Amino acid sequence: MERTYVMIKPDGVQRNLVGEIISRFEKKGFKIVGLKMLQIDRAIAEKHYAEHIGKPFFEGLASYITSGPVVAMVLEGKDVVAAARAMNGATNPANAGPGTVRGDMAIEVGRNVIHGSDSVDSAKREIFIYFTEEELCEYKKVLENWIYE
Ligand code: IDP
Ligand code: MG
Repeated sequence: MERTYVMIKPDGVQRNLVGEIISRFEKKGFKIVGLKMLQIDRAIAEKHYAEHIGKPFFEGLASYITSGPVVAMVLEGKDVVAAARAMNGATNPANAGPGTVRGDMAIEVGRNVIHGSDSVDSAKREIFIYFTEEELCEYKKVLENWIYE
C-alpha cells in the first residue's frame, strides 16, 4: 500500500476546515496512519519547499506556511499519492474543480488550504520531514474488505 503526506495549511486551521478535510479522506476509504499538529519554522519550510527557494513567491509562501499551526498527516491506501492530489485540486484554486478541497474551500493560490505530495518519492521525503517511523501506526481496519475487493 502506498503512503502520502497531506497537510492542512495555517489558513485551513484558522478557517475551521480541519474536521471537514480529514473527513473527506476518511470517507474516501484512506487510512490515517500518522496525525499531528505543529507549527512549521523557517528551517522546516525551506526543507519542505526546497524546490521553490529563490522563486518570486517563496518569501510569501514561507511566511504563510509558518504563520500558524498546521495539521500534518500520513494517509495510506491504493494509489493514494495521485488520489489525494486529485482530491486537493489544482494548485491555483481558480483552476480547481468543484468537489476538490481547493475548488470548494479556497480562492487564491497563496491561501490554498492544503498540501499533498506530488509523487511517491516526494511522499517518502516529506513524510520523514514531519514524522519519525515510530510515530506512524501500522494497523488493520475492519472495513478494509468493504473498501478493497
Ligand atoms: P502544489 O502545492 O500544488 O504542489 P507547488 O507548485 O508545489 O504546488 O507550490 C507549492 C505551494 O506554493 C502552493 O501550494 C502554494 O501555496 C504556493 N504557490 C505556488 N505558486 C504560487 C504563486 O504563484 N503565488 C503564491 N503562492 C504560490
Ligand atoms: Mg508541490
